[in-house]
Amino acid sequence: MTTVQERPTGEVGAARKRKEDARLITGRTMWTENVMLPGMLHLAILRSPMAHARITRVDTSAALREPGVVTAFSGRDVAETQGSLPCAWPVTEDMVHPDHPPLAVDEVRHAGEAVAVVVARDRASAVDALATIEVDYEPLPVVLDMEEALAEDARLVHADKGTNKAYTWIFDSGEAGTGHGVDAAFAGAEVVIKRRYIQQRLIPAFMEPRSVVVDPTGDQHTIWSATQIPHILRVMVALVTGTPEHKVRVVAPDVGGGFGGKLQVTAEELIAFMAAQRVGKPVKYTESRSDSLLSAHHGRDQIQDLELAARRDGTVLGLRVNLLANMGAYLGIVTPGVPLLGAFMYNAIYKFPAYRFVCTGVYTNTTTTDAYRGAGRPEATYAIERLMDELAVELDMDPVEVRRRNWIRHDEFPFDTVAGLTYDSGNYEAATDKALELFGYEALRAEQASRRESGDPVQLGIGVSTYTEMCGLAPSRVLGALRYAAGGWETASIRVLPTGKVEVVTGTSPHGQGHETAWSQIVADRLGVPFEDVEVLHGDTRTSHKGLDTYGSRSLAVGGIALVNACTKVVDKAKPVAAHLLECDVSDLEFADGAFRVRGAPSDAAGKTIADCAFAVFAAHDMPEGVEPTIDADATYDPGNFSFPHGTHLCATEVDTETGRVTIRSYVAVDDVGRVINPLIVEGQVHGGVAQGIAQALFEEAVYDSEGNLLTGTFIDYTPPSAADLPDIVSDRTETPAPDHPLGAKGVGEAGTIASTPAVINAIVDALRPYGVSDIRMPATPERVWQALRGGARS
Ligand code: MCN
Repeated sequence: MTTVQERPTGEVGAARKRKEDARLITGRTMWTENVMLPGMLHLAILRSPMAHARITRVDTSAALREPGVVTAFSGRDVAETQGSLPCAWPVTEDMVHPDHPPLAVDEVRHAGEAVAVVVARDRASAVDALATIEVDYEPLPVVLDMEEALAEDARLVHADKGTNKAYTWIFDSGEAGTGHGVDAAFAGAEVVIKRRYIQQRLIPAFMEPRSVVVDPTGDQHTIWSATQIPHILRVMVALVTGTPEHKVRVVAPDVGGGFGGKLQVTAEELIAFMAAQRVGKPVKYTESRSDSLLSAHHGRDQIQDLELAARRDGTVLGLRVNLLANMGAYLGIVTPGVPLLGAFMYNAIYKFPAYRFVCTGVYTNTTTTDAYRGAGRPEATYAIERLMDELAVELDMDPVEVRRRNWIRHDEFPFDTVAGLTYDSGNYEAATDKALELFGYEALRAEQASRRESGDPVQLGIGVSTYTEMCGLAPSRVLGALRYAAGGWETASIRVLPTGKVEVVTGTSPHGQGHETAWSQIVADRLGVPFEDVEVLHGDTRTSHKGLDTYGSRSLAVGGIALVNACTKVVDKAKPVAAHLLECDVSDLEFADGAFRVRGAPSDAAGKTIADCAFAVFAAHDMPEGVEPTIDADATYDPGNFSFPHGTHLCATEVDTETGRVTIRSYVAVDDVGRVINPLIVEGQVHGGVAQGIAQALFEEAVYDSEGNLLTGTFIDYTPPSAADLPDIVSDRTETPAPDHPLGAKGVGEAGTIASTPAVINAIVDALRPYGVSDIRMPATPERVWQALRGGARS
């Protein structure tokens, strides 16, 4: 194969401003809510006010008499035909998997579950008519607490299943042959640290609420949806509804954020599909913020019981993890698999020789949980980074030093971990050294000591968090071994138009990550065409008919390589054309600085560009035998391994011991995401990710009352931070290229979130150590900090 662009143009690595931003920031774009179709009707959904109840009667007849109403129906009306929402990750053979009808039929199992719908000529009429629907509920006992749900005589979320346990999934390094047996490690330990950490429930509060429009009037049923997964949605709609797949088109127009929360096949999408079929007209549903907080899937919600065995010199000998993972009332598309993504990460950047992980998925009368930025990996990183700090305290050692004694050295890569992964590359020393320097670690420690000594009511705390993560979700083979139903490959197509302009069709589906810019940079570099001449098309199954979409920081690590491969094919196809135009032999040509030239010719010598070749084949005059009238190319890619970015984050907090108020004084993030395509995008991803990690540490929590009502159903109660609540983030990088990635790049989309939560909590606990505080429950609100100081909050 030709080596593409032996002298690249320098587009890759350039801090290009994002070409999509003008339309996204000004809102002058096609969000799903902006889709207007002739004769379009509006859908409103009646949701259960109870967390668990039998539905004994639903009467929609009054709604039908309301002005503007076209139809109204309940789950009972469509019980036989509506199907069940899919779960694509049955993690064990015997996983308990209840039916999940889009509209509840006989029973509701969480507050906010959809019960009935109204379709009307305008949204206000549809919403108003909901009030006329009569539903009789017979309350059933609720179970909200995971430990109570697993008790022998527990109230059941799904009575017919006889249990609230969804599954138990176990990894044991002794049995897997990836390390020693963990019991022997604990038997030989000099120190054992035992802790319970709570990962509170979070809500992926994307900026654009979920929205869907279904048009059943054309040859294909077209679904516009604010989704991260148009391709997966198409397959699932075909499978669930029985509609032939070629009759379903899914369009994800511009999507205003997802963070995993739009990695879902939603009840609302299927309800809108049913409604549109029923009325034979386009139907739109856009949720309110309160509906979104209540019924879009939630994230995290785990109880982590951990034991770490070590020697007194700081060497960790083994780790036991016992996890309870709240599934909510049903399973979403990857709900059971989320904790498994963490299972491979508890050993983090360390050379632990023995490891056992047991996870039990539990049903409760709460909104279904599923992916939320980092999915499983932030939880694992939090646990181990908190434990490493506890070990440091136990051994009276610096927390950075205890990490250093256990981490994989940069000359030890590739490294087979105790959890069964092969880390391809990394340099934890370099990232940590750089972070410590930028942070001014020694000076801050000195200041901390003097504040402690003087009894300053505002104490300084320093938190360190080192992390790696498995991202770039793929490889299909591994996902298959973990019983995930879909693959992990990705596709890209390049169409070189006759005038030399380029259309890229990608199977990734950006919803804020800037793929149009980054993909243009890659193509400009590889094909030697101007950045402005590249148009990136995505998110419409009619133009991009295959792909596996965007999540798990996979788009660059997988989709980016498919794109590079497609570029290589374009150059290969153009080469005989250029040879023909230059009247030389193919073997005499090289491609550099955007043109084919005879090997050894100076870079300003006349050559033939990709545009020249595209026009020549378009005209197709006098082309050699076998040359096609296009130099377009398609490529797919399925990697052999995950992508392993890493980094070190440091946080300094000032904690007012009289009021409990926490202020982040400084925050340093040094991330290693291999080679960077666009440093501005990467910095933005890190900033956004860190903001979400800080949000878990300090601000956000979904709270239910004892009857299963969501108390945090508005942004007054569920409190995502604003820019004013967040610190300036000093972000820098080290660069350890991914050896098997032609661009050397690793994923970045979740890194900031994974790293930051433990850095912040470690810093708060560090500030409060002299007061006997060794843990604080998240979010560390002033009230919680204040209670911890008074000895009341060690759980
Ligand atoms: N990038 C780069 N150089 C690298 C790595 C990445 O220039 N070495 C660029 C990529 O070209 C891409 C962006 O950074 O433009 C993110 O790339 P990647 O890490 O491949 O992540 P994905 O594009 O697959 O995005 C998914 C990831 C996830 S899993 C969540 S959750 C998340 C995130 O992206 N949700 C987001 N970032 C988000 N950003 C926004 N604005 N909105 C969301 O919903």
